[in-house]
Amino acid sequence: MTTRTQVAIIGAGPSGLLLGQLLHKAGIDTVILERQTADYVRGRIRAGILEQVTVDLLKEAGVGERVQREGIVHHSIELVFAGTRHPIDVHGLTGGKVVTAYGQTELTRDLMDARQGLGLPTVYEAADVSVHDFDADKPMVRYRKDGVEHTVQCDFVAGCDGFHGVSRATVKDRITEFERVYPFGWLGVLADVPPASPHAIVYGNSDRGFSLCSMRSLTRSRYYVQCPLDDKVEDWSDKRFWDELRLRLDPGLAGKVITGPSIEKSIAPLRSFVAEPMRFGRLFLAGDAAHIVPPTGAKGLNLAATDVKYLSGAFIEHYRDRSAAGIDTYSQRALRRIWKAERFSWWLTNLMHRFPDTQGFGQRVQEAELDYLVHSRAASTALAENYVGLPL
Ligand code: RFL
Ligand code: PHB
Repeated sequence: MTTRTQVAIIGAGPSGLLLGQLLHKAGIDTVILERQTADYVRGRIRAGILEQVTVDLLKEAGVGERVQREGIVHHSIELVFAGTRHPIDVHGLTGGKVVTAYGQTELTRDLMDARQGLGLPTVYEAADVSVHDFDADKPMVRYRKDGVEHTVQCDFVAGCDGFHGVSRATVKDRITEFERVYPFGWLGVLADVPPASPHAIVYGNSDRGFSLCSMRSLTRSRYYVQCPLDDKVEDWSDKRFWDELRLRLDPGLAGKVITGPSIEKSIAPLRSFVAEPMRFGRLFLAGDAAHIVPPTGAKGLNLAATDVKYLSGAFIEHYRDRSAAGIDTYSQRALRRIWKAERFSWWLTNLMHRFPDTQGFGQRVQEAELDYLVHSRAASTALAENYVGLPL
């Protein structure tokens, strides 16, 4: 079967769904092709902290109502090291900017519900998606669904299919890759217990390794601890996790950790990765398809949202103003912002984790930097302005 659309979007993660929504608002047709089932996409638990730019974009897309109502606005973060907590007044240091705790799961649900409510086409369980003729004027995307071959003819293809997707793989020989892999992972636990620190996200550096206290609501907490890459989830009983988390925090905060059964537990490897460029004729990459950051600093989802802001703007300019300016500068503009977030996430990862090969000297430099960071207004400001998100 052959169908036609203006923009074929591969992937129904946050990037693909948000792009579809913004383009719909501008009167541009899309079809989304997703490899997984809708339930699988809805169930994925990942990021939790939104920059103001991301919240604004959700509002612009017409799906900002619930995040505004239920999202938890944070004015500060805290760093724990050497057994002491140090608040960083992100709001004060950035002239009033904040971040919002709102789970990626909720954001995805809002976008999926909106798309479904509008009756816009999304094909779940689209198998063997492949992209063709994107160097010419009439690209197409092929896929199989229930054993039947389909072709989508389109003007543009948006590769929003994440790190393991087909879009970047299609142009592998035209890409320069930049990568750093870290020698540890994050073990994450989600539990229906009130957060130990409801007013601030807490990043901890201890001699037992990194820890993070975050939340999804005032009754649902998200915690992480640094762990060896070869650890298995089965190695970590709930008790072992809670004990380890407490040992990595200062005694005051450790005493406030309320424990309960985990409702999700997973280990994620940490990686920095950028693919350049992000445009190949009429094929564009956005979000995790083009770049990965380690989660320290919570930039992954926010970067995906800003790629989509640039890309939707470029398509709208093409159709409305008959201008190629946005399309021609998409890759360059997006990468400029991406590299700043890559730098920040890499820096915060280095600052907050124990590295197996860090010798005494490296350790002392890390301690000195943390001390400088919390006692220098200039250094705290640099952290705060990156944390809330650099200007577009
Ligand atoms: P996604 O969310 O990976 O969505 C891509 C979608 O494309 C589909 N897909 C295909 N569809 C059709 N054909 C194919 N061949 C396809 N291949 C893949 C996938 O099924 C999926 O539905 O990418 P997107 O939309 O760019 O969104 C990016 C964010 O999801 C990502 O940046 C963050 O979740 C990263 N991330 C985290 N970021 C944070 O800021 N804080 C975190 O705590 C955090 N934890 C995480 C994370 C990413 C993880 N991944 C990717 C494994 C934890 C994990 C485990
Ligand atoms: C989360 O809530 O999942 C979270 C918060 C901050 C991060 C990473 C993840 O830096």
